[in-house]
Amino acid sequence: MEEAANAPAALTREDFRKQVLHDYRMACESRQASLLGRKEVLTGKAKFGIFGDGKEVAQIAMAKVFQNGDWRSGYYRDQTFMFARGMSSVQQFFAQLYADPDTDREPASGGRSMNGHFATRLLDEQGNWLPQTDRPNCSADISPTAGQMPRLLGLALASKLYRENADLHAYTDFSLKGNEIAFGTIGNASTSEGIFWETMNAACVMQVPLLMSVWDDGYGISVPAKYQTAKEDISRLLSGFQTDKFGQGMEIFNVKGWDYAGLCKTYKMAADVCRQKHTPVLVQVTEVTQPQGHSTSGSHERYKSKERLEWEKEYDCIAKMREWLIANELATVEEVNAIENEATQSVGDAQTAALNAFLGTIKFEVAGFCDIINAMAAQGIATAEFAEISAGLQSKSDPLRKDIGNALHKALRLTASLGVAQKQPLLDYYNRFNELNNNRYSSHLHSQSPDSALSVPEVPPVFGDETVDGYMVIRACFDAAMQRDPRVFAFGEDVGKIGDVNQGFSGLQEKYGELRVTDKGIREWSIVGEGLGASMRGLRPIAEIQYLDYLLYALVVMSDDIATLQYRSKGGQKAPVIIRTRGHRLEGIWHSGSPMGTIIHAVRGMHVCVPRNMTQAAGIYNTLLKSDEPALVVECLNGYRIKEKLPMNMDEFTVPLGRPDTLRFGEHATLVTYGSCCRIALEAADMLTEHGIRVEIIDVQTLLPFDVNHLIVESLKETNRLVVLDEDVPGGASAFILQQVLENQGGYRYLDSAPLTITAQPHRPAYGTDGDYFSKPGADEIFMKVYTMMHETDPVTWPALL
Ligand SMILES: Cc1ncc(C[n+]2csc(CCOP(=O)(O)OP(=O)(O)O)c2C)c(N)n1
Ligand SMILES: [Mg+2]
Repeated sequence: MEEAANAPAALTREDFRKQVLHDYRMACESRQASLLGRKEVLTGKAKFGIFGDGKEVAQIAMAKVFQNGDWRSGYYRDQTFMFARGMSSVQQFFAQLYADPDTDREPASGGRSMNGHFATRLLDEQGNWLPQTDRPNCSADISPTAGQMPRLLGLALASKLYRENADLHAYTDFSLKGNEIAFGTIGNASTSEGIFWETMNAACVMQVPLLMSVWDDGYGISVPAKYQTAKEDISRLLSGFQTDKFGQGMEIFNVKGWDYAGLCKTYKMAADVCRQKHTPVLVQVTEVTQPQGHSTSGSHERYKSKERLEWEKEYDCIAKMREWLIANELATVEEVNAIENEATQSVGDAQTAALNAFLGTIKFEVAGFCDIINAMAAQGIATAEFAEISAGLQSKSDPLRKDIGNALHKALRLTASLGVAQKQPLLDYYNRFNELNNNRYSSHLHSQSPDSALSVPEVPPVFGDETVDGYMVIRACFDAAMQRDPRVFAFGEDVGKIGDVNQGFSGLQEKYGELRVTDKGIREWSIVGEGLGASMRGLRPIAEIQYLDYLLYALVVMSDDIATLQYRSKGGQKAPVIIRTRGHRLEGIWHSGSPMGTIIHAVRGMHVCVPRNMTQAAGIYNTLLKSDEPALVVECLNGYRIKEKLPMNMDEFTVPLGRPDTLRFGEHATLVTYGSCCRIALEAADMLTEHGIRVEIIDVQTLLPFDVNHLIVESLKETNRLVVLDEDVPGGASAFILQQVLENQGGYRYLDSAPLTITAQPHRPAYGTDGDYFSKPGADEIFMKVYTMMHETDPVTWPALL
């Protein structure tokens, strides 16, 4: 008999047989879930389906070496692995297919992600961390292919830090001395994405325990490998990374997706080297099939040849495993038939249970709503119409909450002319309905835990007499943070040896070691991914992007992954990573950008902090490090050499997020700004004062969250004029500020003049002092525009300048 699996010597043949048959059952159940899942979509019970058929056997082999404390960062094909490792069940799989919003039934995303987007719950009900080392862990999937890569790198990096930094050995809920592997999965075609290569290179450079599996079915939807991958073979391409006499890289394995015994053996070898030596590993699993095609969106007969379809049938991994079981006399034909039939039955039962639970709750809610309108109808209110609405709703076999919503709104329209008392039950229902569904579909954009950033108490700075360069303030803040908390570490381009290009970490690598203050390659996307993954494992990373202009390379992972994590797991996962950068005005097209509109629109779910100086920045870092939320902090690139007073309570003081700071009082106009523009606004205000115009200047300090207590509108009530100063493009962050102040805070009521935005040009800023002068708003322009606004109000006091 061929050597099968990684059977320990002590295992009897009967034990071994049982294990193998258990694996076969698992494969059959997973296949059945795929077949039935597709049916559910095609009959309209679910919207879209994407399944893991064809990858069952490989994933069972992978699950065998996946230990408690290990991590998965993968993609939508991994249902078998999730079932096999107990991180999901068939019933939960169907609950997600139906978009069941109940996290007890659909714990991965509470119905928010389409099917095949896996996750385990890392947090308790209050949002606090659960232990990670006593269970398998799965970071929440995202849909963009290869988007799982940067997070994977951070998950693997955490093991290295937990192993090599002895100060972290006490954090045993998160790691047992870095013994954990981060398992990644990806489709063959998605290895064409740049981030795949960036991540694999970084994993080899850093030597982290990252075990990458490629499910290679030769296609990416309809596009075959010849259009995806040079030489059509990803492991051959990666062979330059292989560990050899030239240095440390990674180990590479190749195995067929239908070869149960070979897969078990390969994964055992792969996991051993990865776990023990922290060597990255790639396992390319080839000859993988996709029996039902890519997804429910189309059929693969359109693009696969007859021969290929025939081959896929013959090399179907379950068919091959069946042959192998029988050939090796591990099971009779009757036994495998029985397993297959039982699998069909148990999956059918699980699917029915999931559907009934999902529909049962909605039907209960339908009945509750109908009771209300029936009672109103009995009192003679819209009797015929309400009877019709009620009957229509109750006759639906698969009602949705949208149906209740439609009926509720119709009922409200029908009762428009009634007094409040008469329609009170309907109004009460409306409020309950919104509250309930707001929780179901819109909760957890941010942390709702006791450690949310907005709950961090304010501690004002205490200043002595010492005045230092701005960079020294920020450096003192980071020094204090690293001193008090071994989980804090910082990294990025030029952050290590020279302590970042502006010296915020100067000398700190010498003090805290290379593991905690670390140079990285030029790879913004995966640098932020490192922060993301490591923060999910209890660490407190500060990931640095050298300049704001280069943040766009990292915006993908911020927008798709970090910003959506709390939301897409419905409070099941969090990533308190701090992304530090510096920007706004300096010189040139790529060193003075301020694309804050682009950023704040892309990262709802994160905080975006724009401190005007290094003291405010330090207070914001302190707040963030006390909280459990992800944030971007944009420091002012031209502020590091400006003198500031050094706070004496550097370790403690905080700056609350969402609280604007009034920098100057005035009665003629409220000027709202942030960051580097604060100093320019003050300069302009001095000029305006000479002409009797006193402008109130408010620094918002954080764009997200924005003025949570609506302080700006209080100023507007006094001044009745609003000016927004912003060095982003016209209609960029300034449009957001207008929306917040005028609409959200109701500021429109208090305006005596049209609101004014003073922004940069729509092009990138030109180089040099003159480039800046003509590209970005300066004091002259601010003076001119505010003065003109006042002239229009009172041309006698302020005669025309032009
Ligand atoms: C960034 C991105 N581009 C395109 C898509 C649309 N898309 C979804 S799956 C897929 C093919 C992926 O093929 P492969 O990586 O080989 O995985 P397979 O589905 O074959 O297992 C594409 C193009 C996507 N989800 N994300
Ligand atoms: Mg593929």
